[in-house]
Amino acid sequence: MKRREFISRAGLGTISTIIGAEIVYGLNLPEDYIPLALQDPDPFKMFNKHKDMVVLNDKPWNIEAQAHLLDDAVTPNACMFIRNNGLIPKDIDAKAWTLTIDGESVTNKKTYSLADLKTKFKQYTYQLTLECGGNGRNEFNPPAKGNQWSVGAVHCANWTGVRLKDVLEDAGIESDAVYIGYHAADIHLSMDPTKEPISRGCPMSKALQDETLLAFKMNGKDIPIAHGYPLRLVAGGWPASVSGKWINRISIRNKVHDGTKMTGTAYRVPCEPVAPGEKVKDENMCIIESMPVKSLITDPKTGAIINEGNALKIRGHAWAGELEVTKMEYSIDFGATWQICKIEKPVNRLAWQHFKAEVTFPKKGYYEVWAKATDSNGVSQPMLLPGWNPKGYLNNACHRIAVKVK
Ligand SMILES: Nc1nc2c(c(=O)[nH]1)N[C@H]1C(S)=C(S)[C@@H](COP(=O)(O)O)O[C@H]1N2
Ligand SMILES: [Mo]
Repeated sequence: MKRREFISRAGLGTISTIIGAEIVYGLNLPEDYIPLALQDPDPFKMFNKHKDMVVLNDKPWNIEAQAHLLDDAVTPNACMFIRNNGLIPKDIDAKAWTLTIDGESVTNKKTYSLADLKTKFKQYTYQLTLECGGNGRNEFNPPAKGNQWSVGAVHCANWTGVRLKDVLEDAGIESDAVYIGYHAADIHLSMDPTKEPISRGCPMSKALQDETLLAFKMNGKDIPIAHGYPLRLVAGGWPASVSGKWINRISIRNKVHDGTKMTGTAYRVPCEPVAPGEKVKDENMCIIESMPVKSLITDPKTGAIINEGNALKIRGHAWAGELEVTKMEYSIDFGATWQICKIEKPVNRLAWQHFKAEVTFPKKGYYEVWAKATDSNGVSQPMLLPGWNPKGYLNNACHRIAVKVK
């Protein structure tokens, strides 16, 4: 039976019975809309995600976390956001999977099976922070098109694999190499096999860093399908779009990679600040590289209530792209004064850092706790929105939670 017919024939009562609860605003359901709980397959089950994850889009799947879901030191699979530009590849056969290294600047074009990669090269594990360039987009005004991420498009998992540099060097890098570009097995939304949903990359300097991995494990197990099984590029600290999933080819380029979503305005911001709403020519948009300093209070949730005289324990994580976070502060007076939080060192470069503090309040009432990180260059998060940009990238404003003292 077609889905449309299903809704009209079944009627609200029947749907409620199937879901096992009254659809409170059922009369507002658009005619063609299938409640998520009835969509087959259920994304929470299909992707093994926590029930508090938020689905922003189902074609393609885009699912984000909430601040409290990111409380763990290492983000568990169930709480990792998913950002897809196309359709997840089907019927992946890891035994037949290959990775080809090619491009204008490769010495010898080479193809590796997964077994080759795992046996020929030394394996490394790093905790790496991956944040979508569009995280925080929902606050920009005028609004930017695209998934309206709030704070949850970031994760820091354990990634295991081989160093990209070891594989690139095995194939041979010519002296005119400037960039790498990835190619992957996902399918363009139009189903046109000649189109790629995304094909991004990074300069050689980033590709050759020790922590840039060709990963086949996430948090100690095979990478889940939605996160790039069986092979993914992981380039921590840069917009997560550089970390290509389902990778089957990497090109060593003699120019800046010009694949899908490398050109035009994608993953670019104005090279010079612009006024909100201003049109910016493509040639004045610059590629995002290292992500800006940012932090998140992961406990308690916003809306916390405590009794007068009690201290409120807060904790969370901070990260700063290629840099380290050197100072972490909080404010309870809307940014007029700041107090120091304890901040740990990262377990390795490009991993997020954990902070905590005990906050005391002078009297009963409504407060907000604002958290602000500063990087090793002395650059701090803006208290509120940073510079507007046409695509709504790089919102690293201070995270804020509401607190009532009663
Ligand atoms: N092949 C492929 N790789 C991809 C994408 C994609 O759509 N296809 N999305 C990119 C973007 S924009 C982000 S933010 C991250 C998201 O990684 P995650 O879904 O594992 O959280 O994957 C990146 N790698
Ligand atoms: Mo992204």
